[in-house]
Amino acid sequence: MRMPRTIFILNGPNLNLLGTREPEIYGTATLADIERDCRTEADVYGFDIVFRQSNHEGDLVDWLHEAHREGATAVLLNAGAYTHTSIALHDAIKSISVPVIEVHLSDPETREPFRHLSYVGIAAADCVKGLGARSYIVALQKAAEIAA
Ligand code: DHK
Repeated sequence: MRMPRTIFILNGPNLNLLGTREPEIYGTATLADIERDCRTEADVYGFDIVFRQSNHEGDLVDWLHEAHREGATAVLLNAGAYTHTSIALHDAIKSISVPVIEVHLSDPETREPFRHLSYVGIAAADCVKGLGARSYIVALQKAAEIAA
């Protein structure tokens, strides 16, 4: 079944703690704040949003497959630390035809060297990073360009 202009917004480990987690790096917006702002922005484009978070790598893999199965327009993926470790996520992105936009609140490339490699980014169609919670909104705008 093809879903009408649906965007999956998938969030990985520790992002459930946004708001109190290292606010000097990630800001003070909670994940619920980000979800609310994404839904408001999505209304502008007539997108339905599926917004999820998990601390478990396999959930993110399953949800990428689901986005593909359901004919989603795009996926916004902040895989958290799995960004830098997960060949499974890399392979999942390459296995599906839905464009995946990598999203980060911070700019990992300006942080510790172990954050400089992104297995997600190697496979993703695009990336928005370093804008805090606004990274999600800019990524949604890019998804709208893809969908146009
Ligand atoms: C979020 C995380 O949890 C980190 O592991 C990444 C990313 C950066 C972010 O900035 O949104 O390195």
